[in-house]
Amino acid sequence: RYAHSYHHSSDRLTKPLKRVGEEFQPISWDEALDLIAEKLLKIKANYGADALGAFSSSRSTNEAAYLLQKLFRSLIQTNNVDCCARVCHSSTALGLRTVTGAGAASASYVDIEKAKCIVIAGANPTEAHPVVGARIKQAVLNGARLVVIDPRRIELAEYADIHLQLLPGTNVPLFNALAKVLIAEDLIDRDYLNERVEGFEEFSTFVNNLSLEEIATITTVDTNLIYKAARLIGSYGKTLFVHGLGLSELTQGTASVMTLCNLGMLTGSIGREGAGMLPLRGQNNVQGNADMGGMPNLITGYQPLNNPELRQRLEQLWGGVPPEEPGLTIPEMIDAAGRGEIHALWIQGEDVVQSDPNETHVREALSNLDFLVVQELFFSETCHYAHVILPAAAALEQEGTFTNGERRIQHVRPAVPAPGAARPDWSAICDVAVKMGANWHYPNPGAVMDEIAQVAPHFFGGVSYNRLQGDGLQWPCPAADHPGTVTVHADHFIRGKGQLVAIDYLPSPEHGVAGYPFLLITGRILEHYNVGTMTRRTPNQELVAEDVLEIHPADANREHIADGESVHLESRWGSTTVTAKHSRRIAPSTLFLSFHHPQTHTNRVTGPHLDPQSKCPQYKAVAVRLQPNKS
Ligand SMILES: Nc1nc2c(c(=O)[nH]1)N[C@H]1C(S)=C(S)[C@@H](COP(=O)(O)OP(=O)(O)OC[C@H]3O[C@@H](n4cnc5c(=O)[nH]c(N)nc54)[C@H](O)[C@@H]3O)O[C@H]1N2
Ligand SMILES: Nc1nc2c(c(=O)[nH]1)N[C@H]1C(S)=C(S)[C@@H](COP(=O)(O)OP(=O)(O)OC[C@H]3O[C@@H](n4cnc5c(=O)[nH]c(N)nc54)[C@H](O)[C@@H]3O)O[C@H]1N2
Ligand SMILES: [Mo]
Repeated sequence: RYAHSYHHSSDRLTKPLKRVGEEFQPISWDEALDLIAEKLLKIKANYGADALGAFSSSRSTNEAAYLLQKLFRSLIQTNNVDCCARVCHSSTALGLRTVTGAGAASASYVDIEKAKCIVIAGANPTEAHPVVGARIKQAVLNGARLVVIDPRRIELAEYADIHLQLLPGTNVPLFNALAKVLIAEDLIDRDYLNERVEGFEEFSTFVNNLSLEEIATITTVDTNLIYKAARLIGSYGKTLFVHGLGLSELTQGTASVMTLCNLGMLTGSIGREGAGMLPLRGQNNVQGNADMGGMPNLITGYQPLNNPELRQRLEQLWGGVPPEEPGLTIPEMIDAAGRGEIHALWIQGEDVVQSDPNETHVREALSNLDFLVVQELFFSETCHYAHVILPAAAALEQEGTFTNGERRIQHVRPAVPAPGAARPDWSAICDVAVKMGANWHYPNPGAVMDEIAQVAPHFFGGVSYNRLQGDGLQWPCPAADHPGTVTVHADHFIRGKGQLVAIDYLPSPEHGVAGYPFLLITGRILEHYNVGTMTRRTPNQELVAEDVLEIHPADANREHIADGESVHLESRWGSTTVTAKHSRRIAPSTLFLSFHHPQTHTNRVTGPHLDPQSKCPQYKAVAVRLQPNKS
């Protein structure tokens, strides 16, 4: 159930490895660290700092994420640092920051029990966040009302008052339609809007001019259901908006998040108890990784690179200050590697070959690198392209902190020893920095946190290990006597006023593609975790041994695809072969496939389209065709 047993799997990486021809040979830590320091410096000298880049791991600790971006920013002097939040909730962080001033949840998990009305949009909590999912179920059994907005009939749809089963990629028009009804029927919080929000006049003119009938056609959601949902939400006012990747991972990802925030503001929900925005974040430390500055345009605590006070602080604390221009995002670094502009990458705990979109392109780009360092628990698909592989200690084997989706920084301690010579990511980074000539000295990860508090005092100034015992602390926590923050924007929006935004629907390049009649949704299932390096090494693999393509029985019958039959699935970007499973969880003309096994090659099929604002890939709607696999 908890899938912990990966940690003593016999094929953990236990020694540093070095590529020699096509083979990997064990080397000592000292040799590995020397080699990395030498190569990084040489590539910088030959091609400039921006020929290097780093991906920090959202599976690793805050301290590891902080130090990796510090190494690249202060020693190498490039802002080419990013984390897997890019391919996950980058749209959430950007959308929330733009309209509220803070790129994280405004609410906390305790708000689930306090909420009278809950909207779940593009999240499948009973599978991807089972504890939160169970709490939502209990809240509904205790009388909370529930609206589910998802193209699939997820488990919580069975508990919902209303399920809006929209076409993938059409959140924006649906949320605009709900806003239109809320305003037209005066189901809005006028005092809240007057006091705390700007842009109302322009926004209401915009939605007023929208046609609900047109939106019903675009979204495939009946106008009656739109009215019903808006009236239910409006009758409660304060609402808890829970969202997931069904908003973020689309070309209109940031737009989806901001138009959902419109509903949060119209109903006076953001900054109130039992209400507000509660995005369910991804990996154990994806919130923390972005908080720590694992982003090319922002330093620790979401501080802009050109902030003069910050630069002064960094001068003192770091010695070197990075350039003011933002670096490249993960998809941009992959492209740049493909073009030969990025020569070296350091990839910490991210299996980009399996998890990034457009697998064939990723493989080509990585094979073009002069030098690739991978820090991993296992020999992942990405390791095949490495020049040096560093064996990492896992979450259960090290001290550090993780930050969860309600901004709660939590302290972890080693429960079991790391296997062989595997070491925590943070300490290996320190040693490389020292070999590169830095005078870094951190006796323990707590000392790293003390520095984080100094770099970003507005959010973390009051955070230190001795205060994290027990339940940890929710940021913002600016001072040693500050209790941490349960509800953000309680008195006023961090940005000053909340911003309503008028954004129109833009069909994605995957909508209405001739010859590709299905829209494929990719996502996750309960039994496996992302690339599955960990869960596939536990008894969970006996529960679910492969990824399957869910198809509505009506489509399956028309295409002559039997339950359990092998099918050939093809997009304009690539193809793969998978087992089909008839399922009424999915609507006709849409399909669902998970990406937990490398042999599924789900991401051969996903394409190059990114949200232009957040650069998040569109994993959630891909035009595909399929046929029974005759081979
Ligand atoms: N068991 C398990 N748990 C996990 C993970 C895992 O792999 N396995 N991964 C973790 C990670 S990294 C993350 S980011 C989270 C993700 O957690 P979720 O965001 O809950 O995960 P997904 O299954 O990717 O997508 C959520 C839902 O979005 C819906 N959707 C697709 N397109 C649209 C659309 O256009 N509009 C709307 N409204 N909905 C749409 C899908 O049908 C799906 O039900 O889970 C984390 N937890
Ligand atoms: N088609 C499709 N693709 C997707 C998605 C989708 O919905 N559809 N979702 C995207 C999302 S939301 C995400 S977050 C990504 C996730 O993609 P990844 O980040 O690639 O996947 P993970 O399985 O979370 O873990 C990455 C690696 O970290 C290693 N690891 C675990 N703990 C540690 C540690 O402490 N230190 C180090 N160094 N390594 C460690 C694991 O062995 C694993 O190989 O996938 C994305 N890809
Ligand atoms: Mo994620």
